[in-house]
Amino acid sequence: MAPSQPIAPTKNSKLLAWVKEIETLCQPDQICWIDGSEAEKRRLEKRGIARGQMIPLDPEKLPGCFYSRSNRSDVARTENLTFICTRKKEDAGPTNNWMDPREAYAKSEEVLKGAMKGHTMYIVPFSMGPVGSPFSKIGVEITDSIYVVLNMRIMARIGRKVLDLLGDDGDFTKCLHSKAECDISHRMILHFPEDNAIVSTGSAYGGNALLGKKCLALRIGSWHARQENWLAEHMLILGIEKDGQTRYVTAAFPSACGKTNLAMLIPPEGLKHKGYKIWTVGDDIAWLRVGADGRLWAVNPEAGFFGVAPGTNSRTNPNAIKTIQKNTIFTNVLLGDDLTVWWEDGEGAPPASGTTWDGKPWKPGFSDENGKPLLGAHPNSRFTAPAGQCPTISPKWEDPQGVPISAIIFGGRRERVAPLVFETFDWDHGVYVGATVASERTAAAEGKVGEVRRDPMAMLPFCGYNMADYFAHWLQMGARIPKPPKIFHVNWFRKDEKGKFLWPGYGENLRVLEWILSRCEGDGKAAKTPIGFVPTKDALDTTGLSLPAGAMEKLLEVRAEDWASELDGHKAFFEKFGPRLSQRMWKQYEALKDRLKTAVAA
Ligand code: GTP
Ligand code: SPV
Ligand code: MN
Repeated sequence: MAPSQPIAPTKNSKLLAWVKEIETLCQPDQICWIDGSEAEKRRLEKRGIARGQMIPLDPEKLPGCFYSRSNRSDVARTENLTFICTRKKEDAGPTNNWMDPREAYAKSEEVLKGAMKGHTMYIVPFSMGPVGSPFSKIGVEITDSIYVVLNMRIMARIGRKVLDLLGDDGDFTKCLHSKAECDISHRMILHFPEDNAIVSTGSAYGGNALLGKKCLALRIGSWHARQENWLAEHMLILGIEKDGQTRYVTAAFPSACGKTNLAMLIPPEGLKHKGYKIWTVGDDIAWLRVGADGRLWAVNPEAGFFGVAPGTNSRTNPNAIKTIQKNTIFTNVLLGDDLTVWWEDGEGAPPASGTTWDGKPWKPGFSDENGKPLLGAHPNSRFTAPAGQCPTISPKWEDPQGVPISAIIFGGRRERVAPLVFETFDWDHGVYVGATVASERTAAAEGKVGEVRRDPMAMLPFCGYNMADYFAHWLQMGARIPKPPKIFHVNWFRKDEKGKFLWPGYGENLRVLEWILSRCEGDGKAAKTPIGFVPTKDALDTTGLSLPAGAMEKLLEVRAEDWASELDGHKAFFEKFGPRLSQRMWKQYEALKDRLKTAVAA
C-alpha cells in the first residue's frame, strides 16, 4: 500500500526533511500528525482498544481511564541498553554507556528498516515546559505506538500549538521511537547530544519510550543546560505555605525513593494547628535557572505524573489517589475482572478476582510457585495522570518564570549511615554531598534491588555527559547564583536492628522540611558534625508524633566509623573520573576526611 500523504501542518523544512527521512527508513502504512485535540484523543483510544493495546476501565468508577499491560521483559528502564553517543568517548564519561554515533545510527537503522510496515507513524510535536516559556524546549517524537502518543499527551504539552510556536525554522530535539516488537534484542535507547537527537527502539516502557521525559528533559537537557548555564535535574518541586508566604524547595531522590510522595505531602495531624498548605509544582524533573533577582528559579517541564503505583494509598499519598480517579493510564497493575485496578499496598479491598500484570489469573490469597503471595501488580507498575488533576497542584505550576527556590535537598534510600537530615556547610560542600549520594537500588530499573550504589544527585542514569564535567558545572553555577539556595541531605529510610523503618515518613516528612526552612531563615537548632549540621534531638517539632524511645537519637546519629568507610566509597567513585574531576571536589573530600579524623580522635 502506498503511504498516505496527509498535508503536513507545518512548513518547518528541518522537520519536513526529517519526517521524510524516517518515513523512508521505517516504511509506515500511514502518517498521522498529532494535533492534540479531544476528538483526536478519542480516535486514538478507539484504535488502541480495537488493537488490544489498552482496555477501557469502569466508566463510572474510573472515567476516562485505561489499562495497559506491557511485555514481561519491558517493565522498567534498561540502563545497560541506554547509551550516550558522543563523538569522543570521554565526553560520555565513566558512568555512562557509550557508543560511537556512527555505530549507533547504523545499529538502530538495522532495527528501524521497515519497522513500521503495517503501522501508523505518529508525529507528536511537544513542549517540555509551558508552551512559549523562556525555560521550555521543543521536541518532536515520531512513534508507532498509540500508547506512547496517549502517554505523551498527558506528560507533555503536545500538538498544534507547539508546531505553531516552532514556526518555519525553529529548532527541536529529534525523538525517534519504534516499539520494534518491544523485543529486548531490539532494544537500545540512544542519545546524540551533539545532534540534539534521540533514537529508542524495542521498548514501550515510560522512561525508555516517552522521550520527552528522561531522554530529553534530563539526558539531552543536562547537555543543553551546561552550555546555557542552567540545571536540568531529577528533582521534585514543592511549595510550603505558612502565614500567607510560600517558600519552594526542590529535592533529588533516586528513582522510586519518594519524590512523588514528598511533592504531594499532606501535613500531619500534629502540625495542623500551624496552618501549613503544601503546593505541588512537579514530582520528577526540575529545570533551574538564575533569575534577574539573583535567586534560583525552577520550572517543572512535565505536564503529568508517571508515578509508582504500589504503595500508593490514602494513608501514604491521598493526593495521588485523588489525582488518578479519572483520565489516567494504568500500566502493569492488577486488572480486576470488574474493570477496576489494584496493586500491593493499594487502596481499599482488592477486587474479588482479576488478572496479574503478567496475565495470570489472580484472587486475593493466591500464591506463586515459591509459596509467596502472587503479585497482582509489578513493583514498578505505574499510573500516568494529568498534573492539573492533583488537588494540591500549585497555582504557579505553569508559571513561565517558575518558582524561586529556598533549599535544594538531596537524598537516598539508606538503611544505615545517613541521618534523617543534615545541612551542608556551603555550596561546594553541598555539591560534594550531592555528588556522593548513595542509595539502594529499586525496581524502577532492571538490576539487583537493594544493592547500594552511588547515585550522584539522583542523576546517575540520567546525566547526558561526563559526570566530572557535570560536577564542575554545578560548582560553577554556585558563583552564578548571587542568592543561592542552601543545600541539605535527607534519608527517610533508616532502619532499626529489626529492619523496621525508624521514621514514619510520608506526611511526617513536613517536620523535616520545617527544620530545613527554619535553617534557611537562620533559625533552627543544630549541632555541628563532621558531615554537616544535624538537628539537635529536640530541634524537630514532634507534636503528635510518638516515636519509640531512642528512635530520634538513632535517626540523627552520625557515626564517625560508618562515615570513614563511606569516605572510601567516595574516593573509589571519584577515582573513576581521573584528572577530569575538579580539584574542588577533592578538596571537599580531604576536608571531610580531616573532620572525621578529628571526630574519631575526640
Ligand atoms: P520515580 O517516579 O521512580 O522517580 O520515583 P519517586 O522518587 O517519585 O518515588 P515515589 O514517591 O513514587 O516512592 C517510591 C516508593 O517509596 C513507594 O513505594 C513509596 O510508598 C515509598 N516512599 C515514599 N516516601 C516514603 C517515605 O517517606 N518513607 C517510606 N518508608 N517510604 C516512602
Ligand atoms: C524513574 O525511573 O526515575 C521514573 C520513571 O521517574 S521513568 O520515567 O521510567 O524513568
Ligand atoms: Mn524519576
